[in-house]
Amino acid sequence: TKSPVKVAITGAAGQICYSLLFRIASGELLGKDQPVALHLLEITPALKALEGVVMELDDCAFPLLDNIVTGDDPNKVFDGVNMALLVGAKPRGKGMERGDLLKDNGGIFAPQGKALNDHAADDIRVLVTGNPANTNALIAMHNAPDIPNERFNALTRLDHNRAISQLAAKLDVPVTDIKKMTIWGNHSATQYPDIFNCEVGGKNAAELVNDQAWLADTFIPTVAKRGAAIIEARGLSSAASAANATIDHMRDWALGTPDGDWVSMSVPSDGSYGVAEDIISSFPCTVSNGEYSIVQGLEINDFSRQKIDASVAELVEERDTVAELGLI
Ligand code: NAX
Repeated sequence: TKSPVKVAITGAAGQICYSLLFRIASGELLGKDQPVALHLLEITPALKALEGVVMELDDCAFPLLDNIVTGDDPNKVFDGVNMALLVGAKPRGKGMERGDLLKDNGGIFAPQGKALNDHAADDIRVLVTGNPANTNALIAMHNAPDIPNERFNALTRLDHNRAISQLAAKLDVPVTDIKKMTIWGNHSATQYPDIFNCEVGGKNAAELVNDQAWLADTFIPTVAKRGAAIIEARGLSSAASAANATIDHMRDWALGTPDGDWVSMSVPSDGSYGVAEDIISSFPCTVSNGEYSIVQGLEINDFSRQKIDASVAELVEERDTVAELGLI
């Protein structure tokens, strides 16, 4: 039998994790033959609630769940972990400036990056879901100088999945017909879901849609503001769908993407498509043998160029702010 993969998860008593942990423990991340150990990090006041979640995990008697570690000290909880899903973050309070938000999150992601640097296993891969995800991932990466940069990703897979679902509904086709969707840029309202390089049943999606007004005024804002629409309807932010996307991203990163398709991953920019370096931005990526590559050679039209540049400019601004704060 295989030895367990140790998966660290932060924010473990929160909403997203109430869905995420159970799916990972049931084998949906790494497969039905791969035992997992859960290393769950929370802040001290939430440890009691986390105990309750652990009781429920126990009560599922998951055959693949080897062991559970809990605590509020990342230096202990991250010991020997092979994967880290950084979900817990400081939410934006009412009237809070973006600089304050970045500063508070720096207080979380800088020490967590350092703890991963010092204690995680050599094959560690880190995925940041907690917002502002791209810049939180950049902070963690800069605080982990011994871990290769490309092991730090941020989540734009939920946006990717939302874009597929909206396009499938518009064209009245099954989601499985849609390939090569791309989210570019930041996981924020400036993100750019690109259907010019997307295929539907082998045909170009933008040509099939053939409706620039729908693209600009309906599709892009619906995808970009979907999080707010969920809050409006549910009274709470997306949780099960965010957990689902977190699993999709990490599973594809570990096990590979299917032939003839790609996924959207926020990865450290290497300058591809003119995206500024030293930011973590969303790109079309394929994965094989556990390593992602940014899909090269796609055509970027003027409309796409403008949208990508705007989102990248926002990421550069966030990077400059956290640099001024001394977080990176
Ligand atoms: P919750 O507030 O339900 O849970 C967050 C948990 O994190 C809390 O239990 C809190 O105690 C814990 N936490 C805070 N600081 C911590 C620290 N330093 N170490 C460990 N745990 C810590 O939020 P939830 O709905 O689960 O969302 C979590 C994060 O995901 C938020 O930042 C949210 O904005 C972000 N999201 C990101 C999405 C994405 O696509 N990238 C979509 C969904 C979601 O909005």
